[in-house]
Amino acid sequence: MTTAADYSEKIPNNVELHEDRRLQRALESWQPNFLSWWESMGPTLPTQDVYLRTAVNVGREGWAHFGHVAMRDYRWGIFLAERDPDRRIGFGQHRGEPAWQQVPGEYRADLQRLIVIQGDTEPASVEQQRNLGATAPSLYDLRNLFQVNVEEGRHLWAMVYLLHAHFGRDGREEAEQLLHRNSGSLESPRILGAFNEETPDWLSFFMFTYFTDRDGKYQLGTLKESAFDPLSRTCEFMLKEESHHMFVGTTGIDRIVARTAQLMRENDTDDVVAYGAIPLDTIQKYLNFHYSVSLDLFGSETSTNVANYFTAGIKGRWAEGRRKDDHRLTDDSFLVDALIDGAATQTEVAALVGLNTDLRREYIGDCQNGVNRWNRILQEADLPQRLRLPHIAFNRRVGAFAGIEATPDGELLSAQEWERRKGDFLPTDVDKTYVRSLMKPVHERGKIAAWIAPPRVGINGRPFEYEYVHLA
Ligand code: BYC
Repeated sequence: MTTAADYSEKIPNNVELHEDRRLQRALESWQPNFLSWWESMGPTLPTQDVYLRTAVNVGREGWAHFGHVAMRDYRWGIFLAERDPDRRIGFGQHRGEPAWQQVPGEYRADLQRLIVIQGDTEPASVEQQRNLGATAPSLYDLRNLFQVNVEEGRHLWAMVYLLHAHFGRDGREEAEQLLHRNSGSLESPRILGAFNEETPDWLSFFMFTYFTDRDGKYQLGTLKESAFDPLSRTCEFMLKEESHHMFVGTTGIDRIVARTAQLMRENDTDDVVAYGAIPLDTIQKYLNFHYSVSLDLFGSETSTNVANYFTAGIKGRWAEGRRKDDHRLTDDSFLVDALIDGAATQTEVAALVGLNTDLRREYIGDCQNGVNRWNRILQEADLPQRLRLPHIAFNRRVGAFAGIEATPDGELLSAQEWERRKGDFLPTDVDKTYVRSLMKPVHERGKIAAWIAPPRVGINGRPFEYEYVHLA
């Protein structure tokens, strides 16, 4: 096993693909389908080339190469983190046994399902973001969008490799389906709710990369613990790429909040619409939406699926190795969020069935860090307003709170009250139209739209004024 990527191959890889001709041929026949999906469902803005990073090595140091490349020539490939030959299973009933290099028959269906769900989200996000290039606030942001897009394409490759290499004909069929389902399609939508929502503007894009990509971080983190070693290794490397996606979200919202705060201060008003910026209460509504649909991505508060995944060893917990318990959890209990007698409260359940809640809590703690960061920007501008995460029961469509409505403070509302007041909490058509009206392309070098502050630093040591993208 080497860590360097072999770029002389048709499909760049570090898995010695040439040693398995059948697998190589199967993937090479999927490759043109991927490329035609990219051409028809990927970014719509025509470009000559983009300053992109490409993975060249999975090691700690210097894994990426930066350079201008035509996006259709991006070398999507298969990169797994280095193998630890002594790796042992860290949790569940097989704890302590050697990690699996092949899929055990009894867990085949469950593993395939998880890999398909993970794989489905990757091209979905590219589809959701395909039109954003036309309204990028700067060349720097445009480049970041495309970087995120090509890497989501690579993450699809990561899951397709596993399907082809380990799941036979079923796996190959699922790999085809990953290109046939489409975000928002009525006939064949993407599997998970959030991936059928629109990403029509850059505020949504930054919220998506902050909140929804962060679900990706946490789900990949649990799959990285998997006893199925190829899945673990691919997720480990995906997480490296993923951190840039969340950086895009975090700093994107930083910069929007900073610009709004600056205009609020300078003009002594909350109403920054006159200055072409996004009011804080609109930012809060977008935050409410993206956070709540992302909470749904963790599944129900209690789930026998997740208990089975954990016991089998196929999906662990976040930071499993750092947990101070027996890593089997058969005798443990856990408090999950619940709706009891019409009130949002908590109830004790067997720890194993509560693992979706456990992961969602880790995620919520991480989301709060961003909110704190944005609030520091407001504080430094001497503004009293603050952003916040809405209540767990707010706007949920999956799990214990799916059947009720609640305010961002957690006050339960009747369906009628919700209809009357939801425009106070979630973006209204007026809010969306306003945000969209700001989305005018700024494609000149060194320039930036009025609703967002420039970044502090550029990409890979380049200045903000760098020509990150050459348009066609
Ligand atoms: N929408 O038992 P439950 C990323 C289904 S994002 C629609 O509570 P479970 C990325 C569920 O499938 C990370 N349906 O669920 C981010 C089940 O269906 P069945 C993606 C949903 O299995 C940005 C039923 O409801 N990776 O990487 O415990 C850009 C009962 O649910 C939803 C993963 O998600 C929903 N939101 O947990 C690019 C990891 N939620 O069995 C990429 C793999 C649940 O009744 N997936 N359902 O037909 C999993 O681990 C689990 O499938 C889930 C659900 C956590 C999603």
